[in-house]
Amino acid sequence: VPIVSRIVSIVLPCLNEAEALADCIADVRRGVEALGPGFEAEILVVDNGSTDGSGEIAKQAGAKVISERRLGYGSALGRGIKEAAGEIVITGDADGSYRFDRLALFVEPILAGADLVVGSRLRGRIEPGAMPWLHRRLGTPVLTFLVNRFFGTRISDVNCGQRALRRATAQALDLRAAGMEFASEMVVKAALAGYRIEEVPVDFQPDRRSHPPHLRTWRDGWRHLRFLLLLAPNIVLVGPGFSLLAVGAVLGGPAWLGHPAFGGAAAFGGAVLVLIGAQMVQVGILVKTWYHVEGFYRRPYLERLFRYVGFEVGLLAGIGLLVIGGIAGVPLLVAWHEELPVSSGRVAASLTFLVAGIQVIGTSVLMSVLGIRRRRG
Ligand SMILES: Nc1nc2c(ncn2[C@@H]2O[C@H](COP(=O)(O)OP(=O)(O)O)[C@@H](O)[C@H]2O)c(=O)[nH]1
Ligand SMILES: [Mg+2]
Repeated sequence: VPIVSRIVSIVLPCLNEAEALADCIADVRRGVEALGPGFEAEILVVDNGSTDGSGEIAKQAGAKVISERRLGYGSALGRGIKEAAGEIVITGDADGSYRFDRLALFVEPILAGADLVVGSRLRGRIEPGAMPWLHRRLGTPVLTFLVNRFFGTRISDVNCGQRALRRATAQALDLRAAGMEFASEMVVKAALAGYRIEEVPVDFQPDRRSHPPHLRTWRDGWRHLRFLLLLAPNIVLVGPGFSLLAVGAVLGGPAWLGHPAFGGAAAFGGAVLVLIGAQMVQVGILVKTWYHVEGFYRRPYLERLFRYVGFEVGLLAGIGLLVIGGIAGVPLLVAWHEELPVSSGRVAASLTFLVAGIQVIGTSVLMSVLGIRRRRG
């Protein structure tokens, strides 16, 4: 859908940026003027109860000030994007670390059809002292690598706060993260939904304030990482789970069937691997189901899976496993007072099938509970 309006909304999340805000807004104004006469701009400062007069400063500088009650960078940015009047939204820190004098770099790709334009400090110029070594050499590259790996993007700085996006795209993405991981959520969801993502190099300069950044390296780094891992159940859970399951079955299977070359270690080692693997696969499927139900992202193959593999199939499979495990365990029950009346392979097999059966039934129950909402929605 081509963009018709020429209103650009610049959204500045702001928490106690009195020292830098006025300059920052002036910088934005210059940038908007440089865009040319065809454009109109709206400057939105989203405050979270700053106590240093940032709100007043923003008003005096002619910006529209929004007060968001829910704390956090993501809450503030999300609110600003929601309230934006422009079809094109540009975001950036209000601390003077980004330059706004070349907004065309961001606006032009959007007008040419991109949905999201992410700035890249790592491909741009980083002034001395602008970015801590740890962020520049470790945090940002690692998080960016994972996003590219997991979600098929090709960007170089997933944490960059200077971006442009279509308001309609942002609304469709239904972004929810409250903290700094909002930056990752935007890129990941845009990638999952197949939106067009582009990148432009930006300059990054030391912020113009005396207080330390709101971003806390380890807390926020971990929140980003956790967020990415949670959003990639195939890579984190289902894939490794299937691998463990396969190795366990190859190792334990012959021992469970009484093959003389495989002893108790293989029997129980295999059992452990199979059970851990099966658990991981099932948790992964549950996570995917939940994302599907919540509309986080949708996959047609999940829809088919739900249609053909219903609760009854899971229940029957679970009961089947329980029956096999039960039968294998009968000699143990019969001779319960003896130390170990059957081979250790037999014990391991019984245990594996019984526990796996219960797991599968439990997963089926949870899937169908999630399915109640799915069908209603
Ligand atoms: N409204 C609001 N703005 C925030 C919050 N946390 C950070 N910001 C703003 O978001 C921008 C980025 O934060 P900053 O401290 O510069 O983090 P860094 O650049 O990632 O180290 C700045 O403009 C902050 O004022 C918050 O909780 N609420
Ligand atoms: Mg900053």
